[in-house]
Amino acid sequence: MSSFRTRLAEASRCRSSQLILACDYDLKQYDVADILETINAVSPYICAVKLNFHLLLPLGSEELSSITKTAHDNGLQTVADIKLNDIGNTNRMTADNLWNEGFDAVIVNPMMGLDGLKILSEYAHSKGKGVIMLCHMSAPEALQAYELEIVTPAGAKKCLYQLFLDWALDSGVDSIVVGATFPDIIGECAEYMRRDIHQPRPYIMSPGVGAQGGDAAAALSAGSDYLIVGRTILYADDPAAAALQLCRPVG
Ligand code: NUP
Repeated sequence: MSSFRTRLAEASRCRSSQLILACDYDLKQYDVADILETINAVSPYICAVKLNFHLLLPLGSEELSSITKTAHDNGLQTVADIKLNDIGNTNRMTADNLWNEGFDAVIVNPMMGLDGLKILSEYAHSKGKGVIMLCHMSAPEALQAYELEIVTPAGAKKCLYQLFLDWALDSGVDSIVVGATFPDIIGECAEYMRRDIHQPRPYIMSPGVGAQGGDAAAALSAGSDYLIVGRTILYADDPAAAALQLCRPVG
């Protein structure tokens, strides 16, 4: 089976789109039929669909499987955004549930530690699945945690996100998340990875475009490989037109 990275890159190439739809509707106002309709409508302009906790928690396996199937029928990859962060056994059982529901990749929290990331990545890859790791989040308050200065066991001073970037390279995760609201940090991470010997280097995925104030073209030119966008598309008068505009922000 091909890898998540390969399938994502292929979906992106076919549509000339680096856009991942965060299909995170508020289920108080929308239902699964709305989610499926939006995926069908915007699928020519996106390469993947991401679902967050506020859908994954209330929806059952059958409904989630119908969403991942609709995405796959449209040639799209699927990501479960649960920021997984637990002991190895729990991580593995959780990942198995997600794979059974048809998800291609899971977003994880690096606080599980380098070895936890390695074990989960190896497991995911053995099933043709992917792991996406938070490196620096998009919200302004992320600074308080991700930019904390730390001292590594080797005595080097770094910010926490810089340590996480090293862990991403060492653990073999497929992608890191760096918020579009911090284009300088995207640029720093992209440059650091360009100089690193690990191949293939993880992709950079950037949420925070539009509703959170980030700019699509700025994130891409700083080095993001994929943009994760939700409300700006979901709540536009014409979601497909909004996705089209965002998937070609430079041209
Ligand atoms: O750092 C992050 N920022 C972020 O917004 C990591 C995330 N996973 N997200 C998610 O991306 C967020 O929870 C939401 O599902 C999506 C962005 O949605 P929007 O702000 O474009 O509506």
